[in-house]
Amino acid sequence: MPERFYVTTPIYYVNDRPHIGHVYTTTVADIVARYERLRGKEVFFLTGTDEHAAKVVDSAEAHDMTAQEWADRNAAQFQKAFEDLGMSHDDFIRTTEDRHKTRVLRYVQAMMESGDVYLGEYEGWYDAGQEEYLPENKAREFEFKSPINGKPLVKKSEKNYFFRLSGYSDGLLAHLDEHPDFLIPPARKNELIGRIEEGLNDVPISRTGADGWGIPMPGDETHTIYVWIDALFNYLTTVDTDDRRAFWPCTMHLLAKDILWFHAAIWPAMLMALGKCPGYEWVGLPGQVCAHSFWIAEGRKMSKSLGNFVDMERIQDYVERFGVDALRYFLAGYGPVGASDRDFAEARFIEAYNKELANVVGNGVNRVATMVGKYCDGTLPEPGDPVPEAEDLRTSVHAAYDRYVPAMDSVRLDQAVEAAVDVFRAMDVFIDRTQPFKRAKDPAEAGTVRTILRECTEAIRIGSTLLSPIMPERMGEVWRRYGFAEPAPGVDSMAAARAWSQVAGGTSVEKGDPLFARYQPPA
Ligand code: ME8
Repeated sequence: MPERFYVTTPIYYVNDRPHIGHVYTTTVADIVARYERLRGKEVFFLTGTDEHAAKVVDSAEAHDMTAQEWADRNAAQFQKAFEDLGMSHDDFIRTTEDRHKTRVLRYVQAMMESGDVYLGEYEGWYDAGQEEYLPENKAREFEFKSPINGKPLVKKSEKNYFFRLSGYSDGLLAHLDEHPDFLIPPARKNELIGRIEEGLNDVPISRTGADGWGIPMPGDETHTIYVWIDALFNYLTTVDTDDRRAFWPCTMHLLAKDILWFHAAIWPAMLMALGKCPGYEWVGLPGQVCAHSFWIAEGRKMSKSLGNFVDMERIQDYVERFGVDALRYFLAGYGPVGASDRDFAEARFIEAYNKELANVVGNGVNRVATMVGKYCDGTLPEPGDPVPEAEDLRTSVHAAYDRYVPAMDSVRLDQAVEAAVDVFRAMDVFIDRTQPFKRAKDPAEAGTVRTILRECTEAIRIGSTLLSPIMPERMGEVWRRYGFAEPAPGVDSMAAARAWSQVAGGTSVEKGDPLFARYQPPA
């Protein structure tokens, strides 16, 4: 039985259109999914949309549509965006689907029966302008005035259903202690632990007056399940079927730092609570929560008021100029996968594209194919006389491979990309040192030229395999041009790729157009 790997993205709000942030997390998940498939695992990759937020009703009204029509329209935009970008998700969940709603009801019902969800009274400082409660410490910090409009906050109470989060602080702390890799990057862990240690309050999980938008509380139509509780359950509802249940527990939740608390504290606590209910003993905790940082745009925070979101039109423009794979390369290699934010700036994109993709990767692939064409009639030769520099090439390529794998395993995509490109850099050094184009002029060197080209082809095979989860289309083209075998499903092709001397002589190599044509900005 192949090992299973279940990876998720957040489900995105449908009150707005997709932008680079959504594309980013989904691309990271897609890269992880493709990498794990290459490792021979059975992968389930889930993305989707979160549709029951109150702001969907507001946006819909502003556009003279029903909430469902508005949700349908925007969910379709997310689906189209991810399809256009070639994402390989296995399912797309929408929280307005029956398959989701019926299961959420069952989970909440079970937790009501076990006592982890109860009807209580919520008292807090209400900001009427924002329609939200502020916790005591926040209210005090802002001198009991609205942080948004400065009007006095009102002490108010309402009846709500609560989730007994307070009962799970010890469980959460123990889990974090026993699973040091539960939250990555590690830099975020202390903050999480500190917040749990401060003490956890029960959280309200229902609201009233939602105008029928949302999932009603079981047995109490006057309350609607709070959108976050509904949304988090998507990870479970989608696989809670006979043929998918084996994918639980989820291997990896990907998201950004903005929603880390929900995923690394509230969600695991909810799962601990559900797992205690009869019939749900199989519901364990996810393996890992990976919380990346934020993209900013051209040096400034992206915001509605600045109107500077890198939206789908801008993304499409990059795709037209550079190709989807180059966009994926930039997102992976230069994105905020670690603990600090990153700038989506055109100048950074062009520099990475020209310096790494055009000059190193593309140039290397084209250069070797050209030499095979010129010196070996376009057919991969059998190895010839020994070339001592080959030992250094192999050592460098294997060192890069050995840095790539742990980087991918811990979602350090920037380091993985760097390592993969190092394979092509090592090949450049090898070609410069061995000078096959000079040797080719001397018939006595025909044997070493053959060896040099064979060694380069091995490096291209390994380098393109490492880059293939990041740039599946372009690396597929490399495999086609060089006649490399496509990785087979269910086999750890990544591990198998490391061994040297795998390409067979006698296959024809096609030169083709530049793999990544150099980009010249219009004058
Ligand atoms: O929070 N840089 O949905 P959302 C990088 N529905 N990633 C970004 C980003 C940026 N500037 N902006 C957004 C929600 N993201 C809830 C989630 S899950 C059960 C419910 C990405 O549409 C990032 O993944 O606001 C972030 O966590 C997510 O979009 C928030 O998407």
